[in-house]
Amino acid sequence: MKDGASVYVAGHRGLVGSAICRALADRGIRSLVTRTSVELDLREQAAVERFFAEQRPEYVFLAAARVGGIYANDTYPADFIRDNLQIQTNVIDAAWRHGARKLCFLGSSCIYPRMAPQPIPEDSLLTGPLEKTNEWYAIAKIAGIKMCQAYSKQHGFNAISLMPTNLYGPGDNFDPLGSHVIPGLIGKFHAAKTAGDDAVTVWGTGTPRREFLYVDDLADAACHLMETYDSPEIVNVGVGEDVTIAELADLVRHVVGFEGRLEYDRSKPDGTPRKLLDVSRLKSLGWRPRVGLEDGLRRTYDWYVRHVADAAA
Ligand code: GFB
Repeated sequence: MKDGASVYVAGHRGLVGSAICRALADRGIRSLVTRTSVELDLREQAAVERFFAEQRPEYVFLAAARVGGIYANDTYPADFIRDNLQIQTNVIDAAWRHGARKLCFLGSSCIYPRMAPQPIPEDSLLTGPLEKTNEWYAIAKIAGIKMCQAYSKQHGFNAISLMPTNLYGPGDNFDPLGSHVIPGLIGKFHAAKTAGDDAVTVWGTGTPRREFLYVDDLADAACHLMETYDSPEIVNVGVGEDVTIAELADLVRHVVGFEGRLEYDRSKPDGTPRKLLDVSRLKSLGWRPRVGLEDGLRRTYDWYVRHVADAAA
């Protein structure tokens, strides 16, 4: 990707899309094409067709999706499977049809079987039953991978598929119910500190393990692989280590500066017990993460205070 090449970032306002825009700007790529979901509803095939016929972007980062944490996935399965299938089907087909040079599809670590070997290698895909709380999102993302691979096989379309682990960072969704665990806990600890509460509720038992990748690291990996990787085989993108939710909660409490107690609400689901990615393929492709968990949490909390908490005050 050189400056001047037209690069379309689908979902540019979201956690991943906004980080990809920052990473592209850092690489001196200013010819970005973006549309808000009001300007272009990617679920509408005719609208997507018109957009691609008009813009004919050379590179496409498909970071637009309906995403959410365990509660949102478990509560709105129809929305998750419908919107994600529509968005990705429309964008992948139109990108190929209108001559895009390359497309980068963003999947998720939840595509793997609930009890996959840990760390999870890419060839675990479709070898066992999925995690029940997010199987609909997972099936949609698996369909996206298969669509990229089918267009590669039938049409020679250069579409790569990245499987990021749990992501967090600036621009995340901090809604208490719809969010993932890190923004969910940051919001709860900040509110409790501000209100002088003596306890914060953490969902589940605290025993599941999760791997967390700072979103600007993901964006850097996506740009690196867009420039260097040309295979339809999926690539895990992670840090190669994980923590328990209890350890994470303690770290977030420390970063936010909350001094009260943690309480666990076992009525909320734990989800999959572990989903640590095997990142040896990613390492062999010459990429390493740079931002550690505590540093990433501090950057995210700083962003939250400046852009969310103060704005709400
Ligand atoms: O991040 P999270 O919502 O999604 O939950 P998953 C991770 C773990 O944190 C679960 C616990 O065990 C939650 O019960 N948890 C504790 C909390 N407190 C909280 C809280 O306040 N908010 C939230 N959200 N969780 C998602 C999939 O699974 O992973 C998505 O549902 C996607 O489809 C994403 O794949 C990457 O990691 O369990």
